[in-house]
Amino acid sequence: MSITQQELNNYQDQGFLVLEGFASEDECDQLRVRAAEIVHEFDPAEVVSIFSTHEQNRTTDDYFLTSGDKIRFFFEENAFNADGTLKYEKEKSINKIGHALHDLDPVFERFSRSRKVKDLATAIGIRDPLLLQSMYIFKQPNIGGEVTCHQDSTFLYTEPTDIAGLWFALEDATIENGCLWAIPGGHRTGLKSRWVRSEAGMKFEIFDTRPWPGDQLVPLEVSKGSLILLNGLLPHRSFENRSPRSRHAYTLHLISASAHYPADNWLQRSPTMPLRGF
Ligand SMILES: O=C(O)CCC(=O)C(=O)O
Repeated sequence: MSITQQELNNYQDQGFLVLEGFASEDECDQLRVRAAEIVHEFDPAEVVSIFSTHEQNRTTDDYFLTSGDKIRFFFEENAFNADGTLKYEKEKSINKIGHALHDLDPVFERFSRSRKVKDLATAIGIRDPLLLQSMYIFKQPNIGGEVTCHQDSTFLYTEPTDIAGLWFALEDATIENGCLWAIPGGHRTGLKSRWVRSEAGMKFEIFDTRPWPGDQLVPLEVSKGSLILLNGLLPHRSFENRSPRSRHAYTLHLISASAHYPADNWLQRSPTMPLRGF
């Protein structure tokens, strides 16, 4: 499946594109089953790290900052009781798995490097694409945390900023269970901030202090198997999931091998595991 000229025009104009039915039911289910197996094998006694977009500089730990070439587990902020024990079983407590599933797990690698994903990268004009990061996002029932409005290039900065985010719905995503929201055309307003490593820890370098025009956000409700393609500069977010239904998604971020990837980005690879293309 490749995209039409009209779809490409829409992507360039709006900064996002919804491709319904990009992944088959079967592909979605294979990824879901594999994620469940990976979580089953994970022992939460090893480490507890929380993913939160609130106070991100303070709440980010070393476990997160060294996860660019690993398969690691991050909990929902609201998964814990006051005494630090989990409110629910681990399968219902993990916010996401990141960030190198596409390189380290054969099932995720097969999907991520499939012909149709490669063709899509070519169709949207990413030259010599590299697969930078992958995440399996659970958006758990009842406790799924919000992701505040952001541009992916804030976290995965390149020069030039031509990165693409591929967000695959592995279940129906609705307003109720915390679908994505985006600001159509918002990718043209420039990069607002960068999240950089510094001697004092992580910090945001702010380029534009204006608040996001939240009233321009539109919900992107999609059915299982849909792909939402996101320009790295497109402002987007998701709200909490307070519904009894999960909202699983798999995401991949692609950059161009010819772009400069700075050493102060949070995500770094060890020299023994360089980024790879398709
Ligand atoms: O899946 C979500 O809820 C938000 C994901 C997102 O925006 C991101 O990871 O950049």
